[in-house]
Amino acid sequence: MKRGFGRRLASLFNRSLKYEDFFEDLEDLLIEGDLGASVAMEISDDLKDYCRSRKVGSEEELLLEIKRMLSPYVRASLPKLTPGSPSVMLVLGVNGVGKTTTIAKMASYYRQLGEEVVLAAADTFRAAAIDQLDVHAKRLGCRIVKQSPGSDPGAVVYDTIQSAKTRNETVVLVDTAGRMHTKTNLVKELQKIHRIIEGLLPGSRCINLLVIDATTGQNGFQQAELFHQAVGIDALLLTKYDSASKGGTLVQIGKKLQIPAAFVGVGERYEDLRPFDPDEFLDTLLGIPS
Ligand SMILES: Nc1nc2c(ncn2[C@@H]2O[C@H](COP(=O)(O)OP(=O)(O)O)[C@@H](O)[C@H]2O)c(=O)[nH]1
Ligand SMILES: [Mg+2]
Repeated sequence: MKRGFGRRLASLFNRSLKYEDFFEDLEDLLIEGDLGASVAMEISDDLKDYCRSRKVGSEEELLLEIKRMLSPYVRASLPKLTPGSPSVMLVLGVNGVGKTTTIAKMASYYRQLGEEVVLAAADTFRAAAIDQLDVHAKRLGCRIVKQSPGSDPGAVVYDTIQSAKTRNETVVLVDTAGRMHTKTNLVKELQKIHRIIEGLLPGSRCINLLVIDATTGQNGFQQAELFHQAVGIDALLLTKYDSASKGGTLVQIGKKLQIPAAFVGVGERYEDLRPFDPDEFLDTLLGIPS
């Protein structure tokens, strides 16, 4: 998304454009903001109807009306922990979106809430990936379960959950390999991991979290569609929200796939993680002053 999308949206209201031109420009701006063509068209049409049916006083009123129209698509949902047994969260996403970093931040977040966290280095594809998680685990003073590079991710998950049960650990965060985004690999690998979890924790369901990089725009939607069809995504983790991009993709994902968001990454430090706040998110996206 271009810098200052919200500000540009606001400035659109200040220009005295012809009626039709205004809505065309609005639609273009929404597409630039990564909301996707169908959301952009819907908002533009609905806003046109809104303006026809009443006398619109101000730019603020229009922005708030857009916010009201978008809000059904933007929902927050934090993972629900299962009392008395480890809650397993699989962190999924293509390479470089921020999975490993977000796991470290989540470990820090849950420990501050008093949870006992263990990390599973199930991205066994590259030695560097295991080392990266290991560095975080040491810094955080958090237990990690790892095996040698190239080993079976399922075996790592098995070991982690088995040991977490005996140690009464409450949150299991599983790092996964980005290469799994070819659909057949992904489905096979994750079904296996799901079976392992189900075998060790009968009746529990692991929480599938998908990391979306705010800066990837339309690609983010395609990734969400692929992962959601493959395994069913429970919630999104939006990373790199500290960039110029304000994550409009989330609106599109929410509308078409009904996936809520759990956390937002706002930097590279452990404390740079926030529970997703839909109200704040929309205000920032649309440039509504708080
Ligand atoms: N600015 C910023 N950088 C991030 C954020 N999350 C991750 N990164 C960076 O993105 C890069 C890739 O992250 P990594 O966790 O290795 O991605 P993975 O391949 O999905 O595991 C690293 O340089 C991270 O520091 C974030 O919220 N903000
Ligand atoms: Mg990684």
